[in-house]
Amino acid sequence: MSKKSQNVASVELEFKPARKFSKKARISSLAQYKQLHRESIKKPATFWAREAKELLWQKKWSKVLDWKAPNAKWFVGGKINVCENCVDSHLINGRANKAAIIWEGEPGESRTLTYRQLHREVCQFANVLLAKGIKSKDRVLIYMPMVPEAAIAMLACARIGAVHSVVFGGFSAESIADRLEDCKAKAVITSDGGYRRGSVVPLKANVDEALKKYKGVETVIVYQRIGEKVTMKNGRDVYWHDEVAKVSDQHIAKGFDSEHPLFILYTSGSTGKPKGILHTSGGYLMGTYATTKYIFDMQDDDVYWCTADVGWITGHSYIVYGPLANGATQVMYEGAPNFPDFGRFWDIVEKYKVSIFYTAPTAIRAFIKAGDQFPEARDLSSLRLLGTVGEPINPEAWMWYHKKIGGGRCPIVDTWWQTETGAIMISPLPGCTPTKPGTATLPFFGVDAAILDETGQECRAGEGGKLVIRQPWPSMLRSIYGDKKRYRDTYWSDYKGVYTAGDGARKDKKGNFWITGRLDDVLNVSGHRLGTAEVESALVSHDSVAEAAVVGRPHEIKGQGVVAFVSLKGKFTGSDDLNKELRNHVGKVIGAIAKPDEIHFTTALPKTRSGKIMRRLLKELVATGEVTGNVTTLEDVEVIKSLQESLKK
Ligand code: 7RM
Repeated sequence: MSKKSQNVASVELEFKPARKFSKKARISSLAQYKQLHRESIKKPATFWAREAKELLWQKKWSKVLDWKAPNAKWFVGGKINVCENCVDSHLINGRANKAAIIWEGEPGESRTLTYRQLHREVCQFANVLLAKGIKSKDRVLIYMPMVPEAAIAMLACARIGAVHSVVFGGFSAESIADRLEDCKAKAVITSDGGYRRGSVVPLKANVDEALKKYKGVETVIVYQRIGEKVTMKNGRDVYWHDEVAKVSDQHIAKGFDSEHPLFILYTSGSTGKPKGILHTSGGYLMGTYATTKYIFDMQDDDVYWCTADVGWITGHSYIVYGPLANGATQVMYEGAPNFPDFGRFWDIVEKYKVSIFYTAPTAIRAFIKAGDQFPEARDLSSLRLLGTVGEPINPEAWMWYHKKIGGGRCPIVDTWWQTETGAIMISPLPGCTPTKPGTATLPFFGVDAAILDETGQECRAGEGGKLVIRQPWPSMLRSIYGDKKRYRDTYWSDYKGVYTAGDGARKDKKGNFWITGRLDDVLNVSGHRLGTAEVESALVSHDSVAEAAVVGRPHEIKGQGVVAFVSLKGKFTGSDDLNKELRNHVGKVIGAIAKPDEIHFTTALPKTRSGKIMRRLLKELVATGEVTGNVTTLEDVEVIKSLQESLKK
């Protein structure tokens, strides 16, 4: 990921979509993109009214947008059922017997659900939720492995107007408890376990642990994936298969207000407490539908595969809502990319003839490291389009993906977006946008992206600044759940009426956006967002820790690694055992992805005279081993020397 290669790549390499691809694509020339983009910015109501006609509305909206910054209402007065759009709509448009989900379990079993079968399962499960007393706007926490039932559970919530909050299966019991507490969930949908790299993740056991802390849950529905014995609490816990057997498989979807809450998804910010990002119905569906249609150029004969987990926004938008609203056929895979070895993804591509493949740069880097023999031994000729998401992609990884996976023939869409944006914001359109390794290229329709300096002026070409969006867009977050003030302060207070993404970026002369990474204290570890403050607060919750400071450092595969500096309470001394114990402790408090790669014990942390930890110095120190910047505000300059020593060890 060297700077040098990035520069070389940016001047020399430009890839234009092949004529064969463009001819069939929805948007096939840059002129067409520019004209539509201009319209979408100048006359958003005209643009989105036309797009929204492709969705199924139970009652048409009366006004496209009502905007009083920072509050947006999209498709005002409209009534819609998001689940009906994703499932029922395909029963009357000829897709009833089309495969919706082709699932592969990690141990190797396979299962296909047509849209008709998906409909049946979703209706049945919606009836289970209703029978359990779940009502419109009740919060339901979902903690599931990657099985079709995870999507079914989400869709069933949407169908009855309940608000789901999916928690990634890699998060800990304490993380579940915090989220339950924050959204006051009434029910939990989980599983006895899931397979990951050959072992069983004890999902139900984690839920049990969380429910010792949070007492508000009335119902726990357990899907049997493994067949392991789990503890079932009488009167609270029931099995999925027992409950569906008791109810009808018929359910009529009723329309909800376009602004009805659809889901809450927690994501890391710059404080210790994750934010519950709130998305609503009509606008979110519009955004995920339109981006899937144009950016993945989804066609009826495509086999699409997004390798994300449903626990992340990518899984919500590009496994569940976007593809299903488009009536796509998709592959869903339960397990790890390297199980039993690094050929697994390519086996799946070959087996199901995947044509559109969407993954993360961190996975690509891991594949590069594993060796070319894995993709080379498989037939990947079904692929026609590749995508990436989650972090900036380094040009080396981009080129490898292009050559070794795409066979040099597939456009790559590098898609920039966030949990908050709900849908892709900056990305090539595969049939028309020239791509270069390292840039997410141009804003999507309706996205008024810009790069501003501190004074609010637009930066010149090549100049770095803050990435912002100057107009509301349909799939934008509506709030941080239960905290309008934090919503306003975090996203809308840098510049008046303008959304600040928290990323740094620059634009080249052609208008391509080059995203450089987060400007706040948020790390991106293997494409997953992690707040330094979250890890710090997990560390100091351990008995031995007096103080902790956490920074990121460039990591070959993960993008960023987590480095922690820890000072201990008087009676404790640093040791390999304590190091291990602290790593496990963070795993227990947050989840395995947050475990620091390195923990350095230190007698003191670098602080300003007013007592603020100077993370800037620590960042520089871990990256270069030196501190060059201004240290005059440092309270004790000697601290730097001792930190340098500890880093050498
Ligand atoms: C979809 C997702 C959001 C943060 C975002 C960026 C980084 C995501 C790209 C990217 C450069 C990309 N949601 N990011 N995609 N940076 N190029 N194509 O990842 O909420 O979990 O993370 O991820 O920093 O702010 S997220």
